[in-house]
Amino acid sequence: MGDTTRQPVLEETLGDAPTTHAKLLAWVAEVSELTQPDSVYWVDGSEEEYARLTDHLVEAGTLQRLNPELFPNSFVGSSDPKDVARVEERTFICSEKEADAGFTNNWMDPAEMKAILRERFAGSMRGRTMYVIPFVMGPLDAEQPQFGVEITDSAYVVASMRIMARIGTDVLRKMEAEDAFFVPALHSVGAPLEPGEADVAWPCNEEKWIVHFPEERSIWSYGSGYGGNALLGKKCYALRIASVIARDEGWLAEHMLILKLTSPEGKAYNVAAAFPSACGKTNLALLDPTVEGWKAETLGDDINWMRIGKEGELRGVNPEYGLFGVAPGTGWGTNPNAMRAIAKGNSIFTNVALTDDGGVWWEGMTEEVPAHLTDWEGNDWTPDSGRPAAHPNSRFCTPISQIDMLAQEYYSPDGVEIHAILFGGRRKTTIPLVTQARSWTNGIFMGSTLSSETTAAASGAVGVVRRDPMAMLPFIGYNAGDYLKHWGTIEAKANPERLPKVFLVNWFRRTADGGFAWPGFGENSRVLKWAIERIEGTADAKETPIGYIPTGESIDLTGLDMTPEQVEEAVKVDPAEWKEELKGIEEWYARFGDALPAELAAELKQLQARFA
Ligand code: GTP
Ligand code: SPV
Ligand code: MN
Repeated sequence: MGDTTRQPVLEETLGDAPTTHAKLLAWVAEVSELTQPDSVYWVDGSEEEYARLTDHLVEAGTLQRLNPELFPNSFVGSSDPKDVARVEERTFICSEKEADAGFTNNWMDPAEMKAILRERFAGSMRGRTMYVIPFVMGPLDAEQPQFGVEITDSAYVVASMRIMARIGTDVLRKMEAEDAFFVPALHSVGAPLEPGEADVAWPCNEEKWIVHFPEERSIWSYGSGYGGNALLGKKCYALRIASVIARDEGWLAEHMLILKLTSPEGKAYNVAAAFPSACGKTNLALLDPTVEGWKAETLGDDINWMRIGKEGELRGVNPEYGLFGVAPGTGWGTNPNAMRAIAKGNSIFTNVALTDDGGVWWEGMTEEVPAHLTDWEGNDWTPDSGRPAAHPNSRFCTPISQIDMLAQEYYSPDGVEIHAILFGGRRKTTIPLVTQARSWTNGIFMGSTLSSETTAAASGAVGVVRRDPMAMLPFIGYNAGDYLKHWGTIEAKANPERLPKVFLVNWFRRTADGGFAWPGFGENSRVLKWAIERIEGTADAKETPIGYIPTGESIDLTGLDMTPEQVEEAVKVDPAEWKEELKGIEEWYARFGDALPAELAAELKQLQARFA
């Protein structure tokens, strides 16, 4: 490790006045006055710059270069053990009025919050470089490009942002030409360096603040260098702030993958699916269909911006540029498409284990477990160490362009028509493998009552069932009741013939012996086939109180060692389980108070009546 007391002052790429965008210049000046960095650097997004940044991160001990024969141009780093996931309890929506944040969000008066944050940010970049990253979420040639600028004192964030979003000088030039609005996104790890003080590999602060000002459309993030806390284009902008913009402009910003499926007859369908964090979006987005004759192509794995198209169809765009995927469970057996994308290199891995030959490993990557590893915390590890080698929320960060099965339409600013929407959670009981909603409103009911066991993607207890409306609980940037109302307004704006059909899925149901009721992963293509055949009107279904479920014979089991009776078990609606579930839904809906849309209260009443 070299002298890490100072980050090298990277040369200015754009001279003294790097932009003609007056608002941006003023904001950069204001922030640098407040945070007192050693130097200010405008990120150009070039490959050469990326090489310098990663060299610097290697020298600082934040990253290690992987064996280029195994993973070319790739790096691995470990975070501080106290900075490994999103921190929902430290995430705030600071709307002017508390009611506009609603009961699902933490709230504080914006002026009060600004006072706290100014204190934290004062001098917070001392001894560090302040990086200015112009970025755009979605294609730069969109009709209305959604610009942002992240200011950060973390080179790791800059390198990761280059993978996850379109960044750099091209973006800045377009922003200037249009004198465009941009979301100011301020980030500091909150670890200033005194003169002569040595840096640590992963600077961060015990105290974390992930704060959104929805009216101002601004973001202030302090104290964490990790994932959704720090890569501000992702959850903070593309979901929390964008959901507010979407409410005001009549569209939807959702926590969804987008997958294109082509039937053996050559007909294409695009499916969007909302599953909570670490519940299978990336896996379904990179699906390797096991069902004969079907082709799958990826459009997105985490975020879907949906607007109403010219013909009243719902169109989805993935605003991201990379994958920030859960590593554990991603393997050659379960997700070979992700593995192939990762193997092309150009990736940053965080909190995974290191193999002795300079590669990476995590639980589930290969069937054979290596005899020796260096675990994510840098300790020696063997299979009988009794602890996981990779952190459960360890991640790979990889350019989306490296996915072989990426759909061409990914690059289109108009996106794709969405034909089906899936809501899904991680539930051991009660929720069938798949259920088709009776109507759009019934589909919103399913989404609004979605529930899932918590995962390692957020700090806190794992495995606790909680309601997670549209898989957006931690990401709705305003009042959750208003959010559900907004979903309701889509029906009137859309062409009724073109409204997506809605389904509820659960890949995680267990049988009495504790095993999974459904094999999942590539086999999920069989469920998607059924859903599409329902749209086409050719698949059989059975009506139940909660919606339409497949008959045992209607799921294509060709080549799968499973019987129609086992399918019936996986889709069964058990009245005793639903009696409990209805109680949970009732309690959940009660929390919305007056903000609950009347048509959803009516949906619950009807469901209760059907079970009575
Ligand atoms: P975020 O990036 O946090 O939003 O997560 P995600 O929704 O993209 O989840 P991901 O696809 O990364 O999957 C998370 C975990 O669920 C991994 O450990 C997977 O192996 C597991 N998983 C995904 N799909 C299935 C499935 O169909 N069946 C089972 N049993 N497990 C699955
Ligand atoms: C999630 O938690 O939903 C993620 C990971 O996709 S993070 O970027 O940390 O939000
Ligand atoms: Mn996610």
